[in-house]
Amino acid sequence: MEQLTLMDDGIRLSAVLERPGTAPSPLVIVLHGFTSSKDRPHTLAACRAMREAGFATLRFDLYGHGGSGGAFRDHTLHKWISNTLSVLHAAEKMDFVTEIWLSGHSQGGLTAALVGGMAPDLVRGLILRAPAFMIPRSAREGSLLGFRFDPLRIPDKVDVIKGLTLSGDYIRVAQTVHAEEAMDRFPGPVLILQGDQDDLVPPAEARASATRYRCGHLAMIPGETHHFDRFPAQMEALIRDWLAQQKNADDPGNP
Ligand code: FER
Repeated sequence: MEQLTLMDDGIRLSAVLERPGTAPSPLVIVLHGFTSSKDRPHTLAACRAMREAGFATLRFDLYGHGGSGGAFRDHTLHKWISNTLSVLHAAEKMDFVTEIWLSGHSQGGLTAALVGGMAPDLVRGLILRAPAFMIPRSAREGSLLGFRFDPLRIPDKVDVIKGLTLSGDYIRVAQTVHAEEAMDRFPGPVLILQGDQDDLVPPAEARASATRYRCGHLAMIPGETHHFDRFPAQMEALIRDWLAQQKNADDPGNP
């Protein structure tokens, strides 16, 4: 396990690199969700499953979260995209890396999908856990996390939950993000994991995106909720088995 400090345009990004062994391998860059961090148990579990399939993991804290720079209230999807592109370029320079995948949970899943659409030449595939594809639409409709606002008269700040303030710029950015276009631009394999009892990200989002991606695969986990903490072993097995399959499909020794 290697602690790294990466930089994105003057912002420090706290990251952890873990490898399945010493041989060259593919690498997954792992993004956490809104108000979360790279060190939450369900993210550690997802990373472990990836390494069991032979992939190195590079998890990091995004702008305004965990041990990285920036204030929570100043974070936007643009800043998260910029962070992720910088981590992607850092990963490209790591000499053991054979190919790069992106993974993310919820708002981090949306961000991973957006960067996939920007860099389909650099990103081999995606593993999205409860990707929050509805955030842009919700921002356009004037409703985030149950907080309602006039989408045409964006306030300077919104207190979405007690003690949690988002900037008007968060909303401005989110309103102009187009998740469907990012899906259409990504030709590689995409695994979408979703709990059918998630009350933050509607399971219908996962179904629609899995259909829309050219090479989408949906793994719906019955009874599971937003943070994948009821049946973590199922989530881990789904990630491990699907990634191992992807790896074998790439092996020139296989028909
Ligand atoms: C929202 C729904 C979900 C929202 C954010 C999320 C800011 C993100 C959840 C997560 O990343 O876990 O309306 O608005």
